[in-house]
Amino acid sequence: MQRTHTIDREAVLWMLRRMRLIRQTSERIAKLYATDVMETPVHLCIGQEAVSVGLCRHLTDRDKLFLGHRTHGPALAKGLPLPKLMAELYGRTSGCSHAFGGSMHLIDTEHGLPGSSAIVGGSIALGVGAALASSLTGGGFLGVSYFGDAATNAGVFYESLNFAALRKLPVLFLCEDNGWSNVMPKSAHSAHDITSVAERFLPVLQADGTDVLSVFDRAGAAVQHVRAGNGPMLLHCRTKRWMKHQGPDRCDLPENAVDPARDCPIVKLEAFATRSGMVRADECAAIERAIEAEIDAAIAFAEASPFPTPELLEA
Ligand SMILES: Cc1ncc(C[n+]2csc(CCOP(=O)(O)OP(=O)(O)O)c2C)c(N)n1
Repeated sequence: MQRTHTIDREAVLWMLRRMRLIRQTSERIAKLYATDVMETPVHLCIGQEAVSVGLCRHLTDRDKLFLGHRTHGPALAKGLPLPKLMAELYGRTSGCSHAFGGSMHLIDTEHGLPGSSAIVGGSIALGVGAALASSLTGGGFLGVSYFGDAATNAGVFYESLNFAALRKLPVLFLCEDNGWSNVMPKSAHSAHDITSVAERFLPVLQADGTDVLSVFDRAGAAVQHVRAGNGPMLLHCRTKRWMKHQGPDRCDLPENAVDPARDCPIVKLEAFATRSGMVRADECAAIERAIEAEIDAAIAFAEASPFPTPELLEA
């Protein structure tokens, strides 16, 4: 791949840490889920970490990222503190949405997470709205609409592309295309090709969503384009869903076989990092251990926090 964005040790370590944080947190959630400590549905993104991490490396806390139902990974990539995520999943008042949101409604305005929508396609117009606000007020921040392939079937996708292109808004559309809508393959839910349709309205870039270096590079170019005032862009990242649509179990659809060596963004980045001499193997192992300790601490924080009371609804 021809790279346009240079990558250094600090960026590699940042992306490795965030991808491991998302992976290990998701695996721990999957393990704990059966014990009923979390009273919320969960949509895990194991295997898809490269998309949100490669993107968020280029975003600032002021940029506003709007998510759908598969929120944990992109929210952690954007900077949501892990204890606040864990406490939200445990339904405790110290959670990022004070226990009133659950997994699909994470809020952290400090890190540019104003809200998310469980309605498929619901995040798309929100990013456009934020970009309109940025444009009208001279705010200088980006709106980022983050959605899956099935969301591109919704009418709001076309309205949003149209309005954003017409008004040259500073919005980046990020399609995390895992090829599935629950148990339906893309060929059964969509008659269009996402890239060709979007290209009628705005420029589109493609990245390999199983390779964080590919996403990092293409997202860097897209963010640069939008920040420079050239109008909206869409970044289309094909990736692989390793899990069932919802819940703690691995995907068992025969047409969606996963090869953990070929498809794993963490294996790929660690191989690149050690081969290039940027990061040593023992440093990779140390990151993994440190994150396990972080997860233990986040769970302890959640468990020690109170449940909400009815009075809080009136506050
Ligand atoms: C308008 C609407 N229709 C249907 C649903 C039920 N639903 C929830 S997630 C989902 C699949 C979404 O697939 P995609 O947007 O590609 O995201 P992915 O789950 O693959 O990350 C569906 C159909 C919904 N939440 N909203």
